Amino acid sequence: MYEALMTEEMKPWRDLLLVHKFAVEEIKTKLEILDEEFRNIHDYNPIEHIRYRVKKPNSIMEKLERLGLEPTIENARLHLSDIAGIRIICSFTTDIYRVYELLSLQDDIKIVEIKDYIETPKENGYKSLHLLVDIPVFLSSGVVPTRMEIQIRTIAMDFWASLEHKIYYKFRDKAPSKITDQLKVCANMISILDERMLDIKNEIVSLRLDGTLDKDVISEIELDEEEIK
Ligand code: 0O2
Repeated sequence: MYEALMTEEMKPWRDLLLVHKFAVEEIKTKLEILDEEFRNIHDYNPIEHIRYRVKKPNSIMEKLERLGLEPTIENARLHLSDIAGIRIICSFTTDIYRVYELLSLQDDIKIVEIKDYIETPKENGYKSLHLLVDIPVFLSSGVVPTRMEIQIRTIAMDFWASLEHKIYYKFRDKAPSKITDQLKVCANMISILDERMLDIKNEIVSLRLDGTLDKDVISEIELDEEEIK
């Protein structure tokens, strides 16, 4: 926990961030278990890697002010869904929905909102699957249902989004159209790349299923037979 939070008057903020940190750790553990179990059954990992963060008090306050709200803990609890955030990076678009399905089958995770920016990308070209979930955090004082944001995207989508994020913060909504236009072109290229990579993977699975390829050759990208039906 950050040093600035260690004073008595910051204790309520510390408590707020701590419960979100525990929520992130719970989801992260669940994802690691699902990923490993999936590998054990299907010899394949749907998750490439996971990143996570808990917002710091100053960025929580900034966001509340941006929303025209008093920067209080109460408002943070009531109005912010992304104090805790997890980003799950997958190799293929199909893995994104597979991870979503695995999460939605967990009894203690309540999915409260889904934004599918893959089905309907944002105007600037942004693609990702966003979920808002509630997860119970078990403290000595009782159970605290905690909301967090989960973003699921491919490696290519993540590459695009991190560059676009940097540009957005650099230009603060005033990026030259020369740059935003190029970003849109790149977003299309990235969608095509994701489709092509999926085609290649499915092609390899077909070759494996009809016995053309040796299992060992493709063990790293092997899928269950459902995948290509
Ligand atoms: P950061 O720094 O990544 O946390 P919200 O912004 O959450 O109040 P909204 O717009 O309804 O409300 O949420 P949405 O659409 O689910 O987007 C929330 C997060 O998704 C953003 O958080 C970004 O991380 C990511 N995101 C959404 N749109 C874009 C986009 O066009 N480009 C990029 N690169 N990322 C995007 P923050 O808080 O804006 O940023």
